[in-house]
Amino acid sequence: MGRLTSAEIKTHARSLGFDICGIAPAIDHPELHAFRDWLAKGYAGEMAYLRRSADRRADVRHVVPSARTVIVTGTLYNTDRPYSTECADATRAQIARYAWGDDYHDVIGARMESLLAWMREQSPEPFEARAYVDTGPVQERVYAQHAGVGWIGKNTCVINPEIGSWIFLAAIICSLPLEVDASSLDQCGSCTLCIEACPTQAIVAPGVLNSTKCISYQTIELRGDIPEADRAGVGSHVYGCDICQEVCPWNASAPRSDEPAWQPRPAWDRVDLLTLAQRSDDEMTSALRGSPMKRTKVQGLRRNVAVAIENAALKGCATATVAANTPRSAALQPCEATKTAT
Ligand code: B12
Ligand code: SF4
Ligand code: SF4
Repeated sequence: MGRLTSAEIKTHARSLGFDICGIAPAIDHPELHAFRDWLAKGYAGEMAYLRRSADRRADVRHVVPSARTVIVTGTLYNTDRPYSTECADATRAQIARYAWGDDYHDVIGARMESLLAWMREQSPEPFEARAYVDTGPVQERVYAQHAGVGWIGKNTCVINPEIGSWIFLAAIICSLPLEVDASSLDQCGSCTLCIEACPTQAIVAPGVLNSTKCISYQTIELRGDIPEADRAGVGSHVYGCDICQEVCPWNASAPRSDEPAWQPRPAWDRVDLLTLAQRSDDEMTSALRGSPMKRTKVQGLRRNVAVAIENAALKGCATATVAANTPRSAALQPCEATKTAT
């Protein structure tokens, strides 16, 4: 049995449902150094886990010392629903596209483990490896760019020239000296649409995001209250934000996935704020089971819904505002002035 090749790994990755697979060398890529500076500027906000794991995140060889390569996969999660920027109704709850279906940590985690198990079976030589999806101490976007999966856009997302940026990333850090791919080339050119479209000016320079200003951070990662000064900027987003990807020309005709795991769960599908606010804790808990949205728990989701309802009220779309702990007192009317058919 000959050595396991990159081509064989990529073919098997496709058969497991990955849309893209590339391989980066485990070397000291220049972009890895931007992380410490980013932390020092306070752009991680309260995401203490990023600070705690900064040493390991600096280089995958701090995680697997024998690492020679990083196998990076990309999985399309786009589904057949309009973009939030196509819906002007302030009473519609905006939930980020990646969160509509099953939890990608579970689905992709299982696929990555299966890819790794297959590699161990196929490889005549033993090797060391660790597979990660999102939560590992790996700067996934940097390795994705150098694995040819896509370039890091000005919105900081990895964009694949064929399928766009609605992709989950995952990585296997590996000691095998596999053949590596060419890095992806930056194709943003002179475009600045994402920087201009961000409602909270969170993209402070091309490729640099101040999380503390980002709606995704404020609605998912931030614990406690959303600061008063940031509430209006959250708009009708109740979980994450997709605006800087929706306006990207590379997502204008992004393909859609027919993978059942990513299809919108009825509980979150084009739901309005009042319907969400009026759900009981039991209904919420059951809808959050196996969903990536369980990260905020029911309490966090209610906090976000309350802020969004306040914002809708300020636009004249709600007849009463809702206190975070008394969502059932809401009386919200669809706002004819801003309603569109989506
Ligand atoms: C922390 C985190 C967040 C934070 C911070 C995001 C950020 N941009 O840094 C918050 C909560 C805001 C967030 C939001 C989102 N996230 Co997030 N997040 C992560 C996580 C766990 C770590 C990212 C990180 O290290 N950030 C720190 C910064 C410094 O790193 P970076 O963005 O990778 O940036 C590097 C490059 O920009 C590079 N660089 C390239 N060119 C240039 C140019 C210059 C001038 C400079 C200085 C740097 C630079 O240097 C940087 C440092 O290495 C990763 C998973 C992982 N383990 O990597 C997922 C991840 C990045 N998130 C993901 C997703 C899907 C999202 C959201 C789309 C979710 C949503 N819809 O709400 C948004 C997107 C917001 C955005 N525009 O980035 C995906 C991205 C997939 C993709 N196609 O890129 C990842 C990879 C998870 C996954 N496994 O799929 N996220
Ligand atoms: S996710 Fe939303 S708030 Fe965050 S940078 Fe993109 S557009 Fe701005
Ligand atoms: S909107 Fe334009 S600048 Fe922003 S990531 Fe897409 S191509 Fe790059």
